Amino acid sequence: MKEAQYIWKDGKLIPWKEATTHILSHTLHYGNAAFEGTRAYATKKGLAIFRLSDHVKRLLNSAKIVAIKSPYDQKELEKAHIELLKANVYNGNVYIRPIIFLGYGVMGVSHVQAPVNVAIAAWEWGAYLGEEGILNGIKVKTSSFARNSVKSTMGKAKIAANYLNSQMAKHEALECGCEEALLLDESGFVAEGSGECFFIVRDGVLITPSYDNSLESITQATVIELAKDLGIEVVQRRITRDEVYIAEEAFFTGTAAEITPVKELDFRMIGAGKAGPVTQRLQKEFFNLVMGENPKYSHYLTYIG
Ligand code: PPE
Repeated sequence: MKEAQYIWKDGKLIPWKEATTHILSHTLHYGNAAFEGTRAYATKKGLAIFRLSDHVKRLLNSAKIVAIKSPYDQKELEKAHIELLKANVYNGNVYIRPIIFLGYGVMGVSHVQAPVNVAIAAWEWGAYLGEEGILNGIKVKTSSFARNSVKSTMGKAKIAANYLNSQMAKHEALECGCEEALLLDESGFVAEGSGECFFIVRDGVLITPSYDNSLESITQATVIELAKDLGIEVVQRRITRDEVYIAEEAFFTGTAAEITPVKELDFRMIGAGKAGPVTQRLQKEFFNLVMGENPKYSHYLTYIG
């Protein structure tokens, strides 16, 4: 990990190495913490955070879902992101990880008496699934783990505990020699990756599952907007794994993964086994947008003076 100088914690900037927590922090034991993954891009006009207000809104919504009262509101958290990025020195694109977690003070499953801490860290982070992956595609395996059931976990919340399932799915995929896992929902339809949403292209139409069994993804929504701009038909409906095998193209989207082509699922080549033309077009538009090169979407960028 590429360290930066400061981390924002509970209203103050503190040196990176001092941003530690107690062993008996409630979240460490019971997994209740709301977090976000946000990116800032090194544009021609300096660093710009992509869809800052949407990420902060989802962070606060996640906290609300898991009954954590954030001591900071939307505006205060947005300001904190900017303050942190201004204080640190970066030489490239940045990944931002705000987290609202439960600190030290009480033990036992009930969490409402635990103190609430808020921190924001940001560091330089390149292609999540590798430079080679984002260029030429990755190998993916359908997971033996179903995506967390909507009957028992709350998938609209980006909360730490939900990621145990993702972690096990990812581990299995890596052990199988693949780069990412594709999780199906309880009925066997495609849900999402361990940390990404999923798209296929069939007969030139872009198809992605609804939000029923995935995070309400900000990148997925952006890609849908961009595709519509380009005149590409977009359909949100259920997808089966065998439909992916015979798709022309497939790709993952996420803040970390950006747009990563899928070249293989379950050892079947997808299309020509490389980034397809629709994927490449969307990648180009997406990077133009986040780099501040598409004036139509300038409202999605928050420039750090
Ligand atoms: N589904 C899941 C389960 C998920 O974690 C993410 C983001 C998405 C979909 C895509 O959402 P969005 O970023 O709003 O487009 N995953 C984050 C976690 C990465 C990590 O390893 O941590 C991310 O991309 O930041």
